[in-house]
This record gives sequence, structure tokens and C-alpha cells, in this order.
Amino acid sequence: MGQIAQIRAREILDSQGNPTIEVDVITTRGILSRASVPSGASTGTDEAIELRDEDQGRFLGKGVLKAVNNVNKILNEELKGFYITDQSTIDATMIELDGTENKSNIGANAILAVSLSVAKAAAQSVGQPLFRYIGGVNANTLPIPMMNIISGGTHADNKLDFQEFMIMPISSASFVESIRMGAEVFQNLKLILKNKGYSVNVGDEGGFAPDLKSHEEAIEIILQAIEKAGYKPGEDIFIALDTAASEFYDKKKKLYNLKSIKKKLSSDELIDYLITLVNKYPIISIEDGLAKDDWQAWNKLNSAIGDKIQLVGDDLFATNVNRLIKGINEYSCNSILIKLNRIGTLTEAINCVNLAKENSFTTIISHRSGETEDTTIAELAVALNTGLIKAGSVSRTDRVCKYNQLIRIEENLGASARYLGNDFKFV
Ligand code: 2PG
Ligand code: MG
Repeated sequence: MGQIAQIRAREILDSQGNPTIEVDVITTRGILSRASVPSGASTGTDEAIELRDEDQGRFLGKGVLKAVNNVNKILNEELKGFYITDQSTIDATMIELDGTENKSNIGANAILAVSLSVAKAAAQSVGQPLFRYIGGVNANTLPIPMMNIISGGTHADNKLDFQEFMIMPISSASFVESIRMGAEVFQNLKLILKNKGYSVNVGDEGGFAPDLKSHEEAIEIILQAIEKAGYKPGEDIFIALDTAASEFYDKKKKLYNLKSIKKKLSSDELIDYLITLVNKYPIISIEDGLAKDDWQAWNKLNSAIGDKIQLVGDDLFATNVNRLIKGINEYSCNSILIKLNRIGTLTEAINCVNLAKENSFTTIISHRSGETEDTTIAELAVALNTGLIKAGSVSRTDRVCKYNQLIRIEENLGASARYLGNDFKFV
């Protein structure tokens, strides 16, 4: 198989113009692999720490030279000689070397970049695609793409409180067809927005960020675009929201400050508002409908509509297993968003997905708002048969590179490929 001969890190740029870390792993058999890590807007208390230099003289303090140095000095020295396929031992060794709960010593960004690069080198060493190496013979499910085509919240400079308005193509028989459907809706949405005099500039995740007046208007415009593209909302294509409610939650007053409707809502009122939207529109999934510390309200929302639609914990769980266990025990929701950089190693991410699945949660592999050209999340979605991926809109290469890789994976799988589509639990 070969062993680790050298690990080499460098500082590169992410899609938002911020520095991030890239790692090359070279094996004793001459294999070279490369992985880089993303970065997001929301950060929580229970997640792995992205190590930044805090040197205001470089990249406004966001440099990652400390993390680079930790890879080149510590991890390179300590991991040399490990068998490249010994992923779980390598990940466990890095966790031990770091010695903290949240990977703040070496940096979760440094550790994750090595972890992913090791997996890629191992896959190459055994001559298998990454999804097959990680997932084994049963890895064959292509995920439903959750495409963010209108942005609001902290991701945009408009009045929408909710962060993401997504579409989920369901009725197609293949992933490649679902991407076509999504792209057709996107192009029609562009025409409709233009006709209405709205901006069609795209935001961080490649979706539009028009200055719409309300969440309802955003949803209705998307429904129009779906129809204009020749599809039936609620049959061919469904709507998913990421309200990212922690971002507009006033923790002290326990109120949700919704600027778009000029109202401060209690948890119960926000739940009612979400239920009204679900009853009115073909919404099949809501992510972070409530704030991450509003646990009781999560249980209320889940009890009310958790049997009908997918309720996703993103900031709620921060891809943290302990928080997930609490959510399972308290019946808080029915789905988890998996962000690799919030947990920090491939092994832990796989364990988190497995725990969620064992408890009948759906699992969504997710990008971050700051991405790179790395397409590991596409491979992982198929490897773990999650059936769902969130990778942004159908524009900007940092987003579409994930979808394009899934198109290639589907082609590679040939007749054994399966698209989750209508088998999605909440259709
Ligand atoms: C989210 C993510 C990705 P960020 O909230 O789900 O869309 O955003 O990476 O900025 O946290
Ligand atoms: Mg989110």
C-alpha cells in the first residue's frame, strides 16, 4: 500500500478571498494527493477550532501559517511511516497529538486537510475512486442536490432574514438529470428577477441575492421559475429553507428579530410562522428553523411537523456527536447537516453520519460558504449513501465542481447507480 513519506502544507485562497490550508501527502510509492478545507460564516461553541494566525498585518488576521507550520513540523514528523490506508489510526493519532477537545492546538483546519489528503492518497494507492475506497461495495446512491438559488441572512446584503432558499429536484431518475432541472430553474429565475427589475448578481454560494421584500416573495418567485422551466412544484421539485435562525435570535430576550416583517417573534410565534409557510408552500425541509440553544422549541417544532418534513440541525449540532446525542434523546429534529470542518477528521465525520443513521436521522453532506476546488464532499455523499448533499447553487466553480464530480461518479457507477429522488423519506 505504501506509507506516508511526506506531508506538506501551504496557504492558498478560498472562494471568498480568505486564506485556507491545502495539504499534499506523498507516499513511499510515489503517490501524491492533495486536499484543502473550507470555511463558513457561522461558528459555534461546540465545534472544532479553525486555527487562524490573528496577525493583523496579514490577511486581516485570517492567515493560516500557524496551521501550515503545525502540519509541516508536527504532523509531518509524527505521521511519517504510517500505512496510508490506516485512516482511523492516523486520525486518532492527530487527535491525540492535539490533545484538546476542540483541536485548538494543531487546528481543525490543519488536521482535516491531512485527514482528507491521507484518504485520497490511500484511494489512489489501491487504485479506487475515493467514494468506493471510503464506502466499499455498497456505495452507489447519488444524492439529491439541495441547491441554494436565493440567498439572504448573513450570506447576502438584502432584507431577507432567512439565509437560504433551496430547490430539491426529486422526480428525475438520475443525478445528472436533476442537475439539469436545477440549472433550468436557475436560468428561468434569472429571467424573472431581471424582468421584475431585481439584481441578478450572485452571492457567496452562487445563488441570487435580490432585494426581495419578503420570504414569501422569494418562495413565490422560485415557484414561478420552477413552472416556467416546465416542472411541477411539489411534485418534480420541492423547496428547502435554511433559516439559520441563530443569526437573528436575541439570546437574552429570547426573541427572534425578523427585520423583513418588522417583528420580534417568540419561539412559539416563529414555529407558527414556519408551520404557516409549510402549509402554504411545497417546503420539504427546514434547516436551523430555530436557534441553536432554543432546545425546547426544537422539540415543539419536531412534534408538530417532524413527521411531515425534514428538520435539519446545522448550527444546532455543529456536527458535534454530543450535541447530536442530546438532539436524539430530546427528539429535537430528524436530520443533521454534516460539515467536515466542524468536526475535523474523516473518521469522526463517518462516525457522526453512522450514529445519525442508526437513529433514523437523514444526513446531508454540506459545503461551507467559503469553499475551494476540493470535491471530497461529493465523494463522501456517495460513499456514505447519504442521499442528500448541500453544495450551493449551479453557478461559480467552487459550487459546481462538487456537482460535476457527482456527474462523473454517476457515470462511473453506470447501471449500479441509484438516485435517491422519490425514495426520499419526506416525499
Ligand atoms: C450553512 C452554511 C452553508 P456557512 O449555514 O448551512 O450553506 O453556511 O458555511 O456560512 O456556515
Ligand atoms: Mg446552515
